[in-house]
Amino acid sequence: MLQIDNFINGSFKAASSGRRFDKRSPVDNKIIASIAEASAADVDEAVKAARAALHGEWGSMSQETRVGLLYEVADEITRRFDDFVAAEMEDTGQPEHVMKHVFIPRGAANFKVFADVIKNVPTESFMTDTPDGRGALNYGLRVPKGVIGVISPWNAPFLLMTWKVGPALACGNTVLVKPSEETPFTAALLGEVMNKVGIPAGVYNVLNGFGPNSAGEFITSHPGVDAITFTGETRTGSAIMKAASEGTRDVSFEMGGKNAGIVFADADFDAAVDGIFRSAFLNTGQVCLGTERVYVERPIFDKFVTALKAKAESVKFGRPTDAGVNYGPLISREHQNKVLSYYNKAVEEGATVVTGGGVPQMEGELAEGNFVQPTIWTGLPETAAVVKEEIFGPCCHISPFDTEEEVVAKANDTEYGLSTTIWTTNLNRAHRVTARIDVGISWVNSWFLRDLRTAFGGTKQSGIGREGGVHSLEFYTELRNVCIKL
Ligand code: NAD
Ligand code: 6OD
Repeated sequence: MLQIDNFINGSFKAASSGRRFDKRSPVDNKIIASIAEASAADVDEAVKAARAALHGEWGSMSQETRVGLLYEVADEITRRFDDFVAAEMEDTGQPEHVMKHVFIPRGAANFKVFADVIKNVPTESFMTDTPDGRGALNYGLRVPKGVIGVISPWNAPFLLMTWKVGPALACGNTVLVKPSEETPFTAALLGEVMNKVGIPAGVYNVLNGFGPNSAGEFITSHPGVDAITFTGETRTGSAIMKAASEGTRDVSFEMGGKNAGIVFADADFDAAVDGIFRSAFLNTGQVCLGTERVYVERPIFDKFVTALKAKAESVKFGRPTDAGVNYGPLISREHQNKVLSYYNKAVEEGATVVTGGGVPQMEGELAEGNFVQPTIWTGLPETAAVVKEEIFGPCCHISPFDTEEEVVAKANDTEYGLSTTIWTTNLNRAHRVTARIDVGISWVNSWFLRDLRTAFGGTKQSGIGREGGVHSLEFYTELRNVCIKL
C-alpha cells in the first residue's frame, strides 16, 4: 500500500512518534494509503529548517534566480501532469476532465503567475522636502514575511494549496503546508518536484495530520510561524485566529459561503442553465464559490427548474477512470452523512424535492462509495436550514423573485459574503446589482472564471483579506519604508 511521509528539510520522513493514519478512497471507501501523522517535534523540526532556509541560500538568492526556479516548478508539474492528475483523482474521486482542465493546470499556473507579479509590480517612492532644502528619498521595499503556515482543505487540494504556496515562495518566504487529512497526495508529489528542480531544503515542508491536537494546531500555535494562511470552514478559521492571536501574527482567511445565483428573465436561458448547473454541481457541489441558493425571475421560473432538473438527472456516476463517467462521490463518509442529513432536513422543512434527495444505486464496490444524487428543492422559506447554512454538497434551493430590490435583499440575507453569479443581458442591471451584493467576487454571465491577477476573497464570515495578483504581495511580504536624507 502507498506510504506517504512528511516532507521536512528536503527529505521524506516518517513521523518521529511513529504514528500513521489511513487514507480511504471516496469511490469505495477502501484504504488506499498510510499517512505519517506529524508530531509537535516534527513541526518544530520543520520550523527550524524553514527558518534556516530563510537565513541561508534561499534568503540570499537573487529575485531572478528565485522566480526562475518557480518557473521550473511549474514546468516540472506540467512534465509530471499525468502523475498529478492520477494522484488528485485517487484522492478526491473527481472526474478526470476536472483534474485535467482545472485543478492541475491551475496548480502549475499558481507558480508562474506570482513569479511574474513579484518581478513586475513596483513599490512606491516619494521625494520629500526638508527644511534644509536637501530633501529626502522615501521608497518601499518588499521583504518576505518569514515562515508561513499554509492550512488547506480537501475540495480542490492542489489548486488551493499552490494558490498560497506559489505567492509565498515568489515573495521569498518559506512554508509549512498542512494538507487536509482527507487529501494528502499532491502535496507530497510537490515535494519531489521541489527537490528535482533544486528548491533549497527547508523552503517547502509538508506536515500531515489533523486539526486540533495534531499537525494543524501544532503549526498554527508554533511561535516560529510568522503568519498563517488558511482555507477551510469558518469555525476552523475562528480556532486558528485564536491561535494566531498569540504573538499577534497575521492571518489570511478564505472560508465558507452560501452563495446566491440570480437569473433574470432577460438572461440567455441556455447559458444561464449551464452556468447554474456548473455552479451548483461541479466537483459534486464541493466548491466554496458554489451556488446553493438560486433565485430565478418569476416569468421563467418553471421552465428554468425543469431545464436544471433534466441536466442534474443526466450525470453519470462512477470511478473517475471509467469511460463516460462525469460525476464523482463526496470526499468522505462523514461528509456524505452531513449532506444526507441536510437532504432529510429539507424534506422535514417541507421542501418540494424536484430531483435527487438520496443516494444513487451503485453496483459492486461502488455501493460503498460516498455518492449522493444532485438535488434540487423548491418551496422553502428563506429561513429554512438548507437555504441558510452551507451544506457543501451537490444541491440547491430555487425560489422565484419579482423585483430587483427583493432579490438583492435575499442574496444579502446571509452571514457569508463570498461570491455571486448573476445572469442577465441588461448591462445596466448587471452593474447595478453587482454593486449592491455584499460579496468579495461577483460573476456576471459566468462563474469561476478566474484571472489570477484579480482580488480573491470574501466579506463577512467568508474571509479576511484578499489574495491574488498584487493583493497576495500585501499578505506575503512586509512593506518596509526606507527614508534617505539626501
Ligand atoms: P476544515 O476547516 O475542516 O479543514 C481545513 C483545514 O484545516 C484542514 O487541513 C484541517 O485539518 C485543518 N484544521 C481543522 N481544524 C484545525 C485547527 N483547529 N487548527 C488548525 N488546523 C485545523 O475545512 P474542509 O472541510 O477541509 O473544507 C471545506 C470548507 O472549506 C468549506 O466550508 C468551504 O466553503 C471552505 N472553502 C473555502 C474556500 C474559499 O476560498 N473561501 C475554498 C475552498 C474551501
Ligand atoms: O480559484 C482560486 O484561486 C480559488 N481560491 C478557488 C477556490 C475554490 C473553492 O473551492
